[in-house]
Amino acid sequence: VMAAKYNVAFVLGGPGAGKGTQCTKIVEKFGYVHLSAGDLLREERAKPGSEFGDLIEGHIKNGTIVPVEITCSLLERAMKKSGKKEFLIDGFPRNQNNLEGWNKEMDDKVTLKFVLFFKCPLEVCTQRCLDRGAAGSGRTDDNLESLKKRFDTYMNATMPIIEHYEVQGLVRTIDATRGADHIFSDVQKLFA
Ligand code: UP5
Ligand code: MG
Repeated sequence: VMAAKYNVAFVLGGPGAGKGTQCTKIVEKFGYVHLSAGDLLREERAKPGSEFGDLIEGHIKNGTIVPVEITCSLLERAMKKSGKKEFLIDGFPRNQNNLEGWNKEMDDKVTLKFVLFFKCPLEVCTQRCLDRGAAGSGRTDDNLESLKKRFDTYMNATMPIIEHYEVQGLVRTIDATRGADHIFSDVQKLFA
């Protein structure tokens, strides 16, 4: 007998668009499991003796994207470990390599419900991340140099993935420039 499929919503948007903030609110109200691909990669990087630590740090600082084999296996492992079936996958898939690797490994195990897209311009995204860096986030990519690269990657590699899902009618676009509570009042309608 086939095990029940996982239900997934992807959460995409530029650096600092508020993906993590909104996912926390969704979890509080609707009980999904929030998996941030970036958080999983930072956790893996921090493991003593991690085989991929240097590679991950290089990509994060440069705003480039870690090969899908690493990210997808971290996601799948976390999904299994949770024992749950409903997931918000935050910050993934970010490029064609991510999309293809995910589909190859996960397509028959997952029902993709929709793609939540937090639309936010460069200036707003950049300022939020710089503020977070100044407040002591400790993130090695919350500086102007990394942020330029993160936004470039978002425009060149991630927007085409959002467009790919848009064609399939799966994208739910939210104006992410407003306050977090205003944004959430739109977001919760999608989950109700
Ligand atoms: N904030 C949030 N909402 C706000 C609002 N409405 N108004 C005002 N301020 C708001 O928020 C960012 C900051 O803004 C916080 O200080 C928050 O309080 C404030 P957050 O909710 O953290 O936004 P988020 O979109 O999650 O921003 P994040 O910085 O996490 O986005 P990124 O997409 O850049 O980071 P991520 O961790 O996903 O990826 C980092 C790197 O990991 C990537 O650049 C890449 O190198 C690597 N990566 C991969 O290689 N593969 C992957 O699959 C994923 C990541
Ligand atoms: Mg985040």
